Amino acid sequence: MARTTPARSQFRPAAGIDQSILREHKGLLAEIDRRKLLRGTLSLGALTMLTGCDVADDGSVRKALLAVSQWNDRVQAAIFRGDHLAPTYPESAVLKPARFNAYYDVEEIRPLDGATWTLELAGLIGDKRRWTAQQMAALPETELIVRHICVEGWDYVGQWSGVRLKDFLQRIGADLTAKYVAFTCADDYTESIDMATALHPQTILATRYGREPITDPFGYPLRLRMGTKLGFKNAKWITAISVTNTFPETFWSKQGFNWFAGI
Ligand SMILES: Nc1nc2c(c(=O)[nH]1)N[C@H]1C(S)=C(S)[C@@H](COP(=O)(O)O)O[C@H]1N2
Ligand SMILES: [Mo]
Repeated sequence: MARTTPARSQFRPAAGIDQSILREHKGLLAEIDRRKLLRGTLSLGALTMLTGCDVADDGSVRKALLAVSQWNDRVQAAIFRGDHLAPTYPESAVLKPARFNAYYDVEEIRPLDGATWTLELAGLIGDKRRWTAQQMAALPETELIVRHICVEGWDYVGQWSGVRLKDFLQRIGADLTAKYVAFTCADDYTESIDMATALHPQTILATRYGREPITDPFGYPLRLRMGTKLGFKNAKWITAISVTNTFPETFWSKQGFNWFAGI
C-alpha cells in the first residue's frame, strides 16, 4: 500500500506492511478485530496510523499491535457506549493548557487573524453569507468537558465551548438530510463527518477553551470539537464548512486511513 508520507514522524505510516509479519501476529490482529476497533472498520491503513510507528521490524510490530490492543480497551471504556453519548467530566479534571497536536510541530503553526478571518459556507446551505469570528463567538454556547483521544496513544480531558453544530446548521438553512459536513482548514488539513455526528448534541464549533478564547495552537478562531470522535477528526483553524451528499475525502482518508473514527 503506497501512500504519501506526512512530515511529522509520529504520523509516518509504514510504506507497506510486510504480510509475513502480519501472519506472525495473527492472534493479536484477530483480537483487535474481535473487539471491533472503530466499529470494525479497522483497515491496514488505520492500523499503520494507529500504531504510529514504523512497522518495519518484528519487534516494533509486536509492540505496536499490543499498544493498539490496549489502547482499544481504553477507548472502549472511554467512548464506545451504547447510548452514543461520550462521558463528561468535572471541571477539576480539565487539563490547562490543552495538549497540542497537528501533523507538524507547534513552531510551524500559522496563526490566523481573527479581525479579518471569515467563515465560508458552501454546498447545500440556504444562507451562504460569511460569518466573522466575533459573530461566531457571540452565538449561544454549549460547553463540552470530554476526553480528547489521539490515536498516537495519549489523551486529556478538555473544556471546549461554542455553538452546537446542529443549531448553526439550522440557522444557516443547511439541508439536514444531506449525508456529510466537510471542513476546510487554514493549513492543508481537511476533515468530514457524517450528518448524524454533525447533529449530535456533543458536537460543537468551539471558540473557547477553559472559558477563554481558544489560542492559536488549538485552532483560533474556530475549531470542531466532538465528544464521539477521535482526536484527528476535530478540525482546527476552520475556514470553510460545506454540506454535501458526495463523500468528502479528508487529509487522512486520502491516505487510506480510517474515516469514521468514532461512535
Ligand atoms: N487543521 C488541523 N486540525 C487538526 C490537526 C491538524 O494537523 N490540522 N490535527 C488533528 C489531531 S491528530 C489532533 S490529536 C487534534 C489535536 O487537537 P489539540 O491540539 O486541540 O489537542 O487536532 C486535530 N485537528
Ligand atoms: Mo491525533
